[in-house]
Amino acid sequence: MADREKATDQMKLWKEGRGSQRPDVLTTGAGVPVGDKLNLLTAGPRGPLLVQDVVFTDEMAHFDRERIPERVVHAKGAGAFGYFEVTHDITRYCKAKVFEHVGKTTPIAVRFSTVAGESGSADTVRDPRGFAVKFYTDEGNWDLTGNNTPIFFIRDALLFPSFIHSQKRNPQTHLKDPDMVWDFWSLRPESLHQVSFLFSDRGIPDGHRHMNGYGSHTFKLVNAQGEPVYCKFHYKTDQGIKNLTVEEADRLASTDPDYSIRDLYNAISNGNFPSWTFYIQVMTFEQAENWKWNPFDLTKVWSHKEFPLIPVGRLVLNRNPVNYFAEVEQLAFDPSNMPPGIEASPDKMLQGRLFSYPDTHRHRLGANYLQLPVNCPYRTRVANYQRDGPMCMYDNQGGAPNYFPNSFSAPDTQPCFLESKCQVSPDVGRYNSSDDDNVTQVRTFFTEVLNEAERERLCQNMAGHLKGAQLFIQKRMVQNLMAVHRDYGTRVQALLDKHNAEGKKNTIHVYNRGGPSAVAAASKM
Ligand code: HDE
Repeated sequence: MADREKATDQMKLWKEGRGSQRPDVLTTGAGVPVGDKLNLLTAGPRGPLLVQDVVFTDEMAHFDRERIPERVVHAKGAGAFGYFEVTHDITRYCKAKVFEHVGKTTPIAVRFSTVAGESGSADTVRDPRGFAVKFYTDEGNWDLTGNNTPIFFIRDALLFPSFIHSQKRNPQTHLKDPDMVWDFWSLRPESLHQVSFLFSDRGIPDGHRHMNGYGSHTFKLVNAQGEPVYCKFHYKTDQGIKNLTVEEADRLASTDPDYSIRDLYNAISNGNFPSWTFYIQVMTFEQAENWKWNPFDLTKVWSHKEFPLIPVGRLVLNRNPVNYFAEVEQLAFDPSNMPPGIEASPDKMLQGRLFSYPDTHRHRLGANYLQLPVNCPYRTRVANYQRDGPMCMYDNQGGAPNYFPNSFSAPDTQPCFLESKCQVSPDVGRYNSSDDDNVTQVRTFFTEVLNEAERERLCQNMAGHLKGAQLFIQKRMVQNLMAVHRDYGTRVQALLDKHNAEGKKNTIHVYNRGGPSAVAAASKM
């Protein structure tokens, strides 16, 4: 048994780590020693059970409450801890203390995830991957809640619940439903860019270590002089991009559905610490005014030629969670956590997220979720006027005044932490953004980013799943692809014709389906 992997040997290693320590006395939740944990307290050997068996009621009542709601999206995931180190000075763009000087390190927590599956679903499905980073900075927590893609399916946050419903289970059959998936995507052509990315080789990363991360949205950076620029964040894997073939992903989905959790845990346990190089792209306000596209449109990338990557630092993961539930299930990311110097741009998707995350945490974890050790900004001191609520864990800020303003020296506001000013003057309205050039960048992706073999696999993968949708939906989707590039639409249609002629039943279970082997793709984005 010498060659067992670290994840499999966790119990043994834990025992060894405890050395010669004697076993502790078993207690109830209230710390009262327990004499017998194997037998109920009963009137006679055949029962009944006595209600005074508090050893039983203490155990069972807690068990009955063990589950909290899983995340409504990104339910399946893996987490790890480490640090961010500044390697290049960007103080001319940003005053955030996390970037204060070269060599500065800040502790981080990272959670990787799939999106649409439940918490027990397979890791190797075709799906975007979440790549969320929490920086415990000395000016409070900064959460960069990103994905492994620089773009997203929609550009208006109002569509998000419907989009997610279409990717999850059918309300009657409780099955994944290709009609729902492709109906939504084909009705919303702004999804073409991300859908093309998803059905390319990058749609099934080989574990979490071999993929890039992106803040995806446009953010604002502000320097010490109060001068703002727009920015995007990129974190590129130092392990190299690696993707799974469709066949390998399918095989792993049944033989090792927790493949990515295992891979990350073992790598870190073996001292093989994964890292990512952290970059920003910068766009001035003037460039933003004159850019050919809306710089706040999350379905578009900023060309690296026009807005080159500027190196900033690196992210390193060097510690596994000590307890999964406490440190990963309860880990709560929130894009609205931004320290001074990092601000939101007008991006409508980002703005929608600023509300959604803290809202879902209050439901999933409770009103005082920010007091949980993994979420609390432990490198600074929280000083506010929030008090009480369920599960208040610390001293509740003792006898300090709980109202503001007051005359008794409690925390006050500081103008140096004000957000940067920005002008907004347009009419309030519900602006339709569905047709804001949905094709040009997708065409570049199809014709210039992918090579011929990658294009072929993209078409195969897409047709292999789209064939599960009704014919009128297939037709609408192909029309959208035609608008991107004739070749794209024609190839997918030809593959669909073949599938449809074969008269196969519409039994599509996972996105992975279709296409020959995908191979490791070079990093091009
Ligand atoms: Fe999320 N998203 N999202 N999302 N998202 C959640 O928050 C939401 C979006 C992302 O490891 C939820 O705690 C809205 C883009 C990650 O814990 C929820 C919109 C990007 C994670 C939520 C988006 C993401 C989430 C579910 C559109 C990449 C997992 C549970 C306006 C830039 C974080 C939770 C973790 C999780 C809402 C779109 C990334 C419901 C409303 C775009 C990595 O709050």
